[in-house]
Parts: sequence; structure tokens; C-alpha cells
Amino acid sequence: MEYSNIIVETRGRVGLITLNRPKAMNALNDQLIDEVGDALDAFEKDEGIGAIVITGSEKAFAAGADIGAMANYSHMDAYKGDYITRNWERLKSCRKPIIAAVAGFALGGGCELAMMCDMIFAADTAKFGQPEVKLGILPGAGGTQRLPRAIGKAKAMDMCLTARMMDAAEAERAGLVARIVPADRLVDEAIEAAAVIAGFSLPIIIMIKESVNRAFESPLSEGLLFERRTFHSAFGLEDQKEGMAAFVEKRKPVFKHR
Ligand code: CO8
Repeated sequence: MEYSNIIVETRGRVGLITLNRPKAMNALNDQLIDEVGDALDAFEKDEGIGAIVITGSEKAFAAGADIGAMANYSHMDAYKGDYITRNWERLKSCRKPIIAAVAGFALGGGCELAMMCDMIFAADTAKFGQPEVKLGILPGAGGTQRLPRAIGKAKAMDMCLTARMMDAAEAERAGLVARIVPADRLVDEAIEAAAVIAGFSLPIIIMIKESVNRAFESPLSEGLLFERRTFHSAFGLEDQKEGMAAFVEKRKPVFKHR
């Protein structure tokens, strides 16, 4: 497939999507988001891919939605055409795990895009923010919802109401970021982690992802029930037999359903 706003590569069993609008700090227009959706669809169908990394440039993961493109939208344009927000939920429905590898600015829709991924690895240069208030709008792709779930109400309010940015160290302390990595190692480390994930049993990886996400969608009792049912179903998989046999026989497991 031809892409003009992203670069799509594979590294072993890892799919790599690089946002590529360098002149606009990877500002997210509808075409770019559509292309990310198409690339995810292709990786989802590809049995050779077990996990995905989304990254940007050294300067910017993404500096938000494309301000120039949306500056003159009317309410009717935005609502009827589902502009700016269309296709974003495609990230959420991807069953294979996605790591956001963030260097430089992750602002507005850029921060929201990173939060839609399953975990964020941040370069020590990363800066996260929801500066929409400065533009006379509010976050529109999860900033007011996923950010408080990740870092709590106090810090989320601070970021959304004052537009202040959070550096990588604070983002890691607050729980937004899984790992901080030196900038020159960022993509390699994300690919290495994705390769580890891609070496495990894919059905189990999907079950883990669904179960952890369930923690944010349901009361504890429902989440625990979902986990227990899913846990029991794992005993119906060949890969469970292989994983446990390999442990008992002191060898490395060879999972069939990667
Ligand atoms: N949109 C369009 N162009 C942008 C954007 C953007 N968000 N950010 C940067 N650019 C462009 C600049 O216009 C500039 O272009 P040019 O060279 O042609 O003038 C180029 O990128 C470089 O930018 P700067 O010269 O400003 O670079 P600096 O290093 O001085 O500053 C910053 C970098 C801090 C990132 C600065 O550019 C900035 O503040 N950008 C805007 C950040 C912002 O407000 N983001 C939020 C946008 S609104 C949003 O994301 C709403 C999301 C709602 C839902 C999303 C969809 C579901």
C-alpha cells in the first residue's frame, strides 16, 4: 500500500509505523489518521506480525491535530463529516499490542494518540501536553478521559486547564509512561520489547490486553469475573500445554499460535 504521511516497515515480527509529516511536526490530519488505520488493518491481518510500534521523529511524536486544517471548520463540518476525530477509534480496536515510542512533543491529539496505544515508551526528550485550551477548544480524542485514568484527576486537570507540559520524568512518575529510554535508543528499545511480546502466544497476548483494558471499563467484580473466565479458557489452548511442558522439561517453549 502507498502511504504519503507515514512510513510502514516490519522488523522481524514487529510492525513499525513512523508518523512522517516533518514540516508540520507530525500534525495529525484526517489523511494521516486514515493511513495509520489502514496500516494497523494490514498488520492485524498479517500472521507474521505479533506486535506494533508507532513512533514519530526526534522532535515530535505529534504536535496535535492539524491546526491549519481545522481552523475554519464550522460545527456542521466537524459534526457531519466527523472531521478530525474519524477513524481514531481504529487504534482502540486493534487486538495486537501497540507501543507508542515518543520523542519530543506529544501534544493535544499527539498525546491522545500515544494514550490510545497499550503503553508508552518515552525518550528523555519527550514532552506531553493537552494545550487545546490555548486554541479555544478542548481535547477531543480522549484527553479528558484517558489522562485522568492514567495520571489522576489533579495532574490531568492541571495539564488540561493550564496547558502546561509534562516532561518524561514527571510523566513516568505520574504513571503515563512505562519506560524512559535515552533518545537514541528509543525505537530500538520499543522494537525489542515488541519483539518479546510477539514471541509469546498471540491468543494469550490478546487475552491479557483485553483483561487489562477491562479494568478501565467495568467495576472490579465484573473485571475479576472476566479475568477468571478468560484464565480458565487459556487451559483450552495448545500453547498453555506447550508453555507448562517446556517449564517442566527445562527448555524454551515454542508457541504454535504466535
Ligand atoms: N498543526 C499544524 N501545524 C503545526 C502544528 C499543529 N498542531 N504544530 C506545529 N506545526 C507547524 C508549525 O506551524 C510550523 O510550521 P511552519 O514552519 O510552516 O511555520 C512547524 O510545525 C514548526 O513549528 P514551530 O515553528 O512552532 O516549532 P517550535 O519548535 O517553535 O514549537 C511546538 C513547537 C511547541 C510544538 C509548537 O509548534 C506548538 O505549540 N504547536 C501546536 C501544539 C498544539 O496546540 N497542539 C494541539 C492542537 S489541537 C488538538 O490536537 C486537538 C485534538 C482534538 C482531537 C484530535 C482528533 C481526534
